[in-house]
Amino acid sequence: MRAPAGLHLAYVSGAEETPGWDDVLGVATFSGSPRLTAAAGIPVAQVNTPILAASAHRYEVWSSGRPAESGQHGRVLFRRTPEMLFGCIALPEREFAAGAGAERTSSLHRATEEAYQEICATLEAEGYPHLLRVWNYLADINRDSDGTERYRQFNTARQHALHTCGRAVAGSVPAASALGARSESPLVVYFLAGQVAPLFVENPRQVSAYHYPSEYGTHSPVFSRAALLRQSESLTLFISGTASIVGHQSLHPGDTAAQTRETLTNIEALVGEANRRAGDAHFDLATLAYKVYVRRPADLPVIQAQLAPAVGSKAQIIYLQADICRQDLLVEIEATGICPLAAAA
Ligand code: 3EB
Repeated sequence: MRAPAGLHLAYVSGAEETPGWDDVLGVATFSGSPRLTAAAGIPVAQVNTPILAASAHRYEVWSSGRPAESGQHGRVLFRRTPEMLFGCIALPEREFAAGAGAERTSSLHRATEEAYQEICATLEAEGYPHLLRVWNYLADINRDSDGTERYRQFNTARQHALHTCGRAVAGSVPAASALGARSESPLVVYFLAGQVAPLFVENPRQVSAYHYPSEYGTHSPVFSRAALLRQSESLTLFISGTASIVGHQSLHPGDTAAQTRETLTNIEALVGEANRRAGDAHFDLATLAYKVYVRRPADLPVIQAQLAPAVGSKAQIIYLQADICRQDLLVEIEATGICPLAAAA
């Protein structure tokens, strides 16, 4: 059965009836997801972050309510409707190991540049100019190599590639998440892009990530705190990976419960901003879908205990083990809300 027109997200268990795949745009699986027997041609981002036992949900499924069409551009696998394109790319870093001659960049840097260049080329070729939401997963995100933390190498390369492609590196930049995957995993990037520009939303409690001071790296992370997409049938709010950061500083080191509460306060602030900016939106914490990244699996009960009263029992939640891009952060939460609009008369 096909969903009504407009973008949809479901975190599904796999035990449900197999959906009709014709309107599915793309899927993300995680380590521990049962093998997916999706219809041929559906892009599947294979994210190497373990699903934590508490998760009833195993897959992330994006669908459109309209028949979608598959394609490939370079190494980007995509599927699209006239309004929206889902794409994914996975690049093993070993392919970017230094060849003959001294290279001044790391293999992660080169893989990141390649991924973003291929993404930009796909959007240009297929005619979906607006990058809305990007998910980035890289192995060993907190490890130093070539004299710098790998997350910082990633930030430098992402910014460089977007700039080279003629895209913004501050302001009109997509919502995003960037998390650690297991060692030896390829760089995996998946994304949604559209024909129409979204509204980019910043958090009044936080410095914009693209304006972080240089103590967090020579090149700031290029992402907006949230993006709000208006389609004829619905509004979609993409909330970026959000953590216990106020201003630009990490708060509550070592205190997972307090970090979770601070993160939820940040998400609430973004929901408030989105509702204020959109006018006709009424997003609230109880109707968002959440992806919760947990650094230490043993912290899961503490995080759940903070989340449950704030989001209620109906919210879709998936819990994954992942390293977070600052050593002192123990939890990060991304969220997506879809708010139907009254049908135009
Ligand atoms: C933060 O607020 C936490 O580099 O794309 C969150 C979301 C974070 C996206 C990214 C990083 C990214 O800075 C980390």
